[in-house]
Amino acid sequence: MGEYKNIILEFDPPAAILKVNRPRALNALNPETIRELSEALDEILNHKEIRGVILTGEGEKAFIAGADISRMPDMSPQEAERFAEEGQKLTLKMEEYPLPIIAAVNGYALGGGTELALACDFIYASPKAVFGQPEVNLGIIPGFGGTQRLARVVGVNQAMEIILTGRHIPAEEAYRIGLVNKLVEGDLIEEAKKTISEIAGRGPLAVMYAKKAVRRGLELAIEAGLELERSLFGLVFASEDRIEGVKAFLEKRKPEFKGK
Ligand code: DAK
Repeated sequence: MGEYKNIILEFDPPAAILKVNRPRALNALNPETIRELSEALDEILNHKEIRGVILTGEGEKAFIAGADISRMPDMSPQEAERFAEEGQKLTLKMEEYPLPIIAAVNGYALGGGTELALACDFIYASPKAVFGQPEVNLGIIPGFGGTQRLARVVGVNQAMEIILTGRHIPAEEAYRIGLVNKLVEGDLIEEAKKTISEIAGRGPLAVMYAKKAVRRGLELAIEAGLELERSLFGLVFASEDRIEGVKAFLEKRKPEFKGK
């Protein structure tokens, strides 16, 4: 198992829980944390019993309060671009990841925090969660995909207002505009685990290809998206899981999927 300084990786099959663990800096993202998150995602794939990942923040206050501002004064424009590249690569890896990733937003999710949550497949939040893209307050713009993904999720007008004002978006508003799927009054991680367990009962290949079809399709014109759906449909139709799934339905029993 990997040695991590800035994150905690826990296995509770079928879920893996990935926690950013810098609570004194409100879990702000430095380059090391970004690297460890990426390594942990690779490590999780060696555990075949894991069917989904929950991304959250350690401590009472924050999910991720953005990029580590204390590192910014000394950064050259070239280093800033490199940092943005690493962050963007992580978000792409999350979108391409073969397992679902749920953001469990337990507090402040500002800047890079909102951006990492957006790269997850969907977001659950506690009522004390706070979202926002406050970069314009610092004289910069979002650099981990916020200008691209926020508009795709909540629509261009909502995204424009959030990015141009830099204001804090309380959990209730985030829920209302469709940024958050579910507001969880009780145990946020337990709720996310329940959803992963639900998904773990479905065909593993079907879940993987469905995520891929939705993600890749978003970037395509409708004809190309439908073509992609057709070809993935053909692939999954050739699987043993499809034979088992259909057979189990006809025999009125639960399917036993093998991921093959
Ligand atoms: N970075 C580093 N430290 C942070 C931090 C951050 N983003 N946010 C909070 N902290 C630290 C505070 O400095 C404080 O440290 P100490 O003074 O105790 O040593 C500790 O966490 C507790 O914070 P506060 O005392 O401020 O706590 P409050 O409850 O009063 O306020 C807050 C909580 C979340 C409202 C406030 O801390 C806050 O506004 N934080 C900054 C949030 C923010 O602006 N985040 C967006 C950062 S910009 C890039 C690509 C991407 C990005 C940047 C560059 N490349 C192109 C290079 C992304 C940018 C962002 O994410």
